[in-house]
This record gives sequence, structure tokens and C-alpha cells, in this order.
Amino acid sequence: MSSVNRFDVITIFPEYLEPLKLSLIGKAVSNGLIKIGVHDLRAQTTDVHGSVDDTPYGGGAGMVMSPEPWGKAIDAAAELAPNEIHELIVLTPAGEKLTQELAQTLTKSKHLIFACGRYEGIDVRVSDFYSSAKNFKVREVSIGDYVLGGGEVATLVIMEAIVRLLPGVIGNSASLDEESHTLSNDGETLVEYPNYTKPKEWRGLEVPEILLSGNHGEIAKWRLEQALIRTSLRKESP
Ligand code: JBE
Repeated sequence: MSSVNRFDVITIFPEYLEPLKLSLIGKAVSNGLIKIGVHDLRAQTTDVHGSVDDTPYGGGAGMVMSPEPWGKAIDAAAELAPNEIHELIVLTPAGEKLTQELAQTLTKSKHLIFACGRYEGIDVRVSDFYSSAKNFKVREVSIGDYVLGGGEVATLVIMEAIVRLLPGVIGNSASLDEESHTLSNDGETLVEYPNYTKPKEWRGLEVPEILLSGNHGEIAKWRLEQALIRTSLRKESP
């Protein structure tokens, strides 16, 4: 099964993506499992001010990001993975909501390009153009129903969700199967059961007796029960 091996991020704030050098993702890069490029949109501008936005046609508040620098930046990113299908992810609160299932789906695209918009968004012809361009797929994605200053933090979130699922990134694949937001037998998404480690008693709080019993069958049953309880408490709050 092929999986993603290259990420390119286009932004007017490349420094916002510095955390990609740390931890799990940083290690995946230094181990050669993935490649990441971060590209400054302003490098594609031609005027002295490096303008990337303009006033909206039809009037209204705010600014809209101009299509020309975006087109050049996306074309240049595509050339970094020749002969691949490029999945262009446009971060917008209007997009499809990120879920564990979507993260899983995105691991299967060989080349992901993240377009981090600022201001009131990107001229929609950018999405329209690449939607019908050969070798491109376009997906508008949101990490949640709140308004961020731009797509940079959303990109960090999505990349972190994807990279940890890639083969070889997390040594113990059992920990991927067992953890939060995996699916139960009937396909329902469950949050994780509660975890305990030493000491047995901490500030008067005890580890549940069952976890000390050594009875693996009963422990598995208890954990499933706890996960179901926590799932209904979390998901059904208004
Ligand atoms: O979730 N997002 O992808 C966003 C992008 C830009 C602004 N707000 C967001 N929520």
C-alpha cells in the first residue's frame, strides 16, 4: 500500500510551520520517511511590495488573496513531485471537517500540498482551476467551527494527524489500534479508556482494583465499558 511521502506547505508565514521540525514529524523527516517543503507565497509576487491580496470584487469588508501568486506557488510545488497525483488541501472554515477517518484517507495520497490562506480567503478560481486540472485533486478542509487567522495552525494539526499514522513513524502499531478515536466492532468511534501508571495511590486516589488483577479478559471488558461511558458523556453534551 503506497502512502504519502511528500508534503508542501504554501504560506505567507513560513516561520509558523517551524514546529514541523520537532518531535514525531521532525524525526520522520530526519529518518527519510517523508519530505516536507515550506514555501513563502511572497516569493511568487512580482511587485515591489510583494502584494498577495486585493479588494473583493462586488465590495465588502476585508481583502481576498490574489490568484496569480497562488497559481505560481502551486505549480512550483507540483514540480517537486513529478508524475504524482497532487492532492491540494485548501484550509478554510467552510471545508469538510477533519476526522480520524479523513486523516486515514489522506495517508494514501502520495503528495499533499497545503494552501494556507489568510485574510478573507483565496480567490475561488484557484480551487476551481485545480479541480479540473490534470493530476490534481482539490479538497477544502476545516479543523473546526471557529475562525482562525489563517490556515497555518490547521495545517500543523492535519499533518500531525496524518504523519503519526504512516508506517514506521510509531514503532508500536498496537498503540495505534488501541488508542483514542479508533473504531469499535460496530463501527462507532470511541474515545480512549482511562489510563493509570505508578504509583498505586496518588494524593489519596487509587488505581482501580481490576487493573491490578492480572485478569486480561476482565480488564479488556472494563476498558471497553469505560470507553463507552466516556464516549457518550463527551459526544452528547450540547
Ligand atoms: O479550520 N480551518 O482550516 C480554518 C482555516 C482558516 C480560518 N479558520 C479555520 N477554522
